[in-house]
Amino acid sequence: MKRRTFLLSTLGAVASAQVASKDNQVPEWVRNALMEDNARAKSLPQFPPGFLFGTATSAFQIEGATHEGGRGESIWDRFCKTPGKVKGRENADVACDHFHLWKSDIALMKSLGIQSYRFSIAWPRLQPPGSGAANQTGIDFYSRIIDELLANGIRPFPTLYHWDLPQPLQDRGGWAARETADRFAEYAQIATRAYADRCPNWLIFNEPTMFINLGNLSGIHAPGLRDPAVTMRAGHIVNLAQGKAFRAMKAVSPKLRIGSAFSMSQPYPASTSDEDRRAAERFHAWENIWYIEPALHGRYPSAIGPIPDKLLDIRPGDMDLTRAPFDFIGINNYSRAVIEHDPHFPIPFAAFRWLSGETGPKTDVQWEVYPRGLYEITMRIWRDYKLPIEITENGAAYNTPPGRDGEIPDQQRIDFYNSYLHELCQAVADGADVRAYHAWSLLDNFEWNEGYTPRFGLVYVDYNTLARTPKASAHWYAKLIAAQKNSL
Ligand code: GCO
Repeated sequence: MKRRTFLLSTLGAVASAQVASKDNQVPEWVRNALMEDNARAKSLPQFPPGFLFGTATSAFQIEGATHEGGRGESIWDRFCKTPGKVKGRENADVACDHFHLWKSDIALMKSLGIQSYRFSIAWPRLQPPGSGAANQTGIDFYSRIIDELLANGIRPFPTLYHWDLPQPLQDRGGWAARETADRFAEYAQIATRAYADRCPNWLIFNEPTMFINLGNLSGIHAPGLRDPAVTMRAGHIVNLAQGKAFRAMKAVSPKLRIGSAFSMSQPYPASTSDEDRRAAERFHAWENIWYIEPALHGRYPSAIGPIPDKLLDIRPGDMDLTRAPFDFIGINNYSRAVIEHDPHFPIPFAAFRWLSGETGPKTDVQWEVYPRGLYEITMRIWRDYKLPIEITENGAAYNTPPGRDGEIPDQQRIDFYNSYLHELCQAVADGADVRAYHAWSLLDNFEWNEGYTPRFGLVYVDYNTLARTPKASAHWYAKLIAAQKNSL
C-alpha cells in the first residue's frame, strides 16, 4: 500500500502525462494505480448512515472583539502584543469578527449543509480572570450560538480549551501551576452547567501536546517559554486538569459524551533500523497519546519506559486523578511524521527527531499531503482503544486567490479533502467506529504565530471588508454532504 501512495503522490501529474504520451514506457502497475486514483478523484466517498460532516473553528482564531462583552485578557492577546512573536505583528482583535457575524456564519453553514459545528468557548469570556464568578454576557454569547445552531439542525460541538488561557492564571504559573488544574475544572463546570441541556457532546482540550510543547518547549506559541522542565511538569498538570474537568462535567450530567481533540500524526521510521523504529514508537507516545494513556489507563505510555516521578512532578494519587474514561476520542490529523532517533531532543526520554516526509506534495505551510496517514492513525487508535472516534480536524493551507470572476478555484483543497476522506472511508469499511468528520476550517482565520498568512478555510475571508466567499472546496463539500445516500 505504501508503494501505491508513493506513486500517486510523487509521480502525480508527471506520470499522468507519461501515461498519455509514452504509454509503452510505463509499467502496467503504474498505469493501474493511476487509473485507480483518477477514479477515486471523480467519485465521492460514501459514509454510513448517521455519519456527520462538520466544520471546526476556535474562539481566538475567529471571534475578534477581544475587548467586548467583558472578556478578559488571554495569553494569546499578550503574546500578540509582544514584538517578534507573531508574523507581521498581527493580532486577533478583529480576526473574522465572528463575535458580531456569528448569525450569518451559521446561516452560511446551513446553506452548505453542514451537520456538526465544532467551536471553542473562550475561557476569558466565560470567566474573565480565570477564577471566581461567571460573566453572564459571555455565557449568553455562546448560548445564542448554540440555540441558533440547533434551530438550523446543526449539532453544537463545543471545545472547552483551545489555547486561550486567562492571562491572570499565567501570571500565577499557567499550566505549570497545579492550581490551574482546579481552576480549569471549575470553569468546565460553569460551561457545562450553562449548556449541557443543549449540548450532549463535549471536547475538553484541543491538542494538549501542541499547546504544551509549542508554548513551553519551542516557545513559538503563547506563553513563549523554552523550558523542558516546565514542559514536562505542565504536561502532567494538563493531564490532571483533564481528569478533574471530566469528573466535574459528569457531575453536572452523567449523560454527557466527553472526549478531547488530540493532534495525531502516524509515525513512519526514517529507516529500517531498530533504533528508528523504537524512536517512532516514542514519538507516538510523546506526541499522540501522552494525554490519552493517563486518562484511560492511569499511566504514561509504556514505549517511553520508566520515567522518574520527579521529572513530571507526579505526586501520590495523581495517576488516579488523571483518569478520564472518555466516551470517544477526537483526532486532529494533517500529515504524517517521519521519525529518526535523536538523543539530543530536549525531552530526554523522548529522543526523536521529526522529519518532514518527502513523498507527497506540500501544502502552502509545507506540510506533506499524506492521506494514507489518516487511515493508519485512525486504525491504530481504534485498535488500541476501541472507543468511538470523531475526526475533529483535518484540512490544508492553500492561498488560492480569488479569480477575476470572484470565484476561488481551490482545486488543491478539493483534492486534499477527497483523498483524505477516501482513506477515512476505508478505515470505516475496515471496522473503525468513526462517527463524524470536521473540516478545518470553516473560515480563513488567525493561524497563531503565522498570523493571517496561511488560509485554511472552506470560506474565503477578505480581511479588509470581512466579506465571506465560499471557495470551490466549500461547494464541493456541500455536494459531498448532499451525495451521502443515507444522510440524516
Ligand atoms: C491546531 C489547531 C488549529 C490550527 C490548525 C491548522 O491544530 O493547531 O487546532 O487551531 O489552526 O490545526 O494549523
